[in-house]
Amino acid sequence: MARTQVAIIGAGPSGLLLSQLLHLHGIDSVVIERQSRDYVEGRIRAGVLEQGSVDLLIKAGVGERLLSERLVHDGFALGFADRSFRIDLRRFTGDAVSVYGQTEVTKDLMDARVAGGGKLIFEATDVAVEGFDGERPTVRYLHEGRLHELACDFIAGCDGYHGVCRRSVPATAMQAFERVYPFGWLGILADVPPAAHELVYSNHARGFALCSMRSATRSRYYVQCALDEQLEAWPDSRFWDELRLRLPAEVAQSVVTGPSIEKSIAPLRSFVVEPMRFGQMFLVGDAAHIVPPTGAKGLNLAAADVRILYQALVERYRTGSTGLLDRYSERCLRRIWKAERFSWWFTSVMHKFDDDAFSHRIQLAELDYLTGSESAQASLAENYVGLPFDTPP
Ligand code: RFL
Ligand code: PHB
Repeated sequence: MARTQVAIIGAGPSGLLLSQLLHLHGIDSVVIERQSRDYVEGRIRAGVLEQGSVDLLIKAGVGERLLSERLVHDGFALGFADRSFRIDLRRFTGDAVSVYGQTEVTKDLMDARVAGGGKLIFEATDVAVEGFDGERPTVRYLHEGRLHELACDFIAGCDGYHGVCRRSVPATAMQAFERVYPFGWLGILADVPPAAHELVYSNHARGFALCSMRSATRSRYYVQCALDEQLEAWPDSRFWDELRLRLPAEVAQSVVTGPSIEKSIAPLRSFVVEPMRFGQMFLVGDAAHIVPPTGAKGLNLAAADVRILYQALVERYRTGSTGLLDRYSERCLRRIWKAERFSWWFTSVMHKFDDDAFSHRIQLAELDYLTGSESAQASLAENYVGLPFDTPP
């Protein structure tokens, strides 16, 4: 039977980053992924990185292209009642966020793992995690028509919300907390210059809209849509019209339209599972928690879990101590719940919930209050740039 120290399920940002950091600390891992490399590298997802995530990527040796190509954003705008109000991240926190696509993060990590001789297995099927309650966990999977068995010390469940790791834990051993929102986001990517030089989050009676970007020549836009919306009902022309209707006039005027190069619908959900450790198996990133994308926290939370887990594994292999591993769940969850709270709050304030005129007035009052209160702006800015990490004793 093949053997490794850490078996990592999933080659998304969590799995690749963990594998890379462990490698730099002399710890061996194998990454087992269900999809092909092209599929994983082609997925369009997050666009905003907290400085803590940037620092970790630099530590992982993949900072070079990130630092040269990222767009540093010192603020973002809130659109509502046909006005646009800037939240000055730099002024309130001394910090900023980086716009750099998850697609690029994934590519950089993948290239680094391949260059470092990393063991990555793509298109593995029937992946099963076993024995994580005892000292000898194993992973079984089918690859190129053959059954493989991998023995390991630890399993890292980096396999996302629909993955196999969380589903392999008996329901009685964990508690799940969930909120499903009654709408989704319809997103498009287009090679047109962004409407504004910073992100614009817009609350509108027709529903939420977001102007984001990937570079000075590539824009990413979203509009809130019904959960049962079909992509075929949204030709590009309808999307551009709807987007402009939902933005403050000055932003709408600056929208440059063009053919979409990607279009997709994502449902919105808040989800947390407790604990995040089950014997020798650790859940990481979307496998353990989901946030609605409004706060741009998903990828950043995944990186934060990896940060805590790799340090704990390094301590365990260097000294034999399991002190940090034992505190993994507790340390991750404390910060995760705050990001869940922020993402839920920002989603609640910015989206249209049924046709309730009272709720919309309350949202507008909250946004108006925000524009008049520096402490409310500071609180929003503090959460958006990313809350501090605790330091282990
Ligand atoms: P991933 O990226 O889902 O990767 C999991 C990997 O596991 C594989 N897998 C399996 N492999 C083997 N066996 C199995 N049985 C498997 N089952 C699944 C999958 O194929 C996949 O390769 O999870 P990870 O690594 O934890 O990363 C999480 C992030 O991808 C996610 O949180 C973000 O994309 C969320 N997100 C955003 N996060 C931000 O920080 N900032 C943003 O601006 C932001 N915008 C977004 C987002 C997510 C969105 N969608 C599509 C949900 C915008 C959108 C629209
Ligand atoms: C994105 O660019 O995809 C993006 C940016 C900010 C968000 C969510 C998504 O809050």
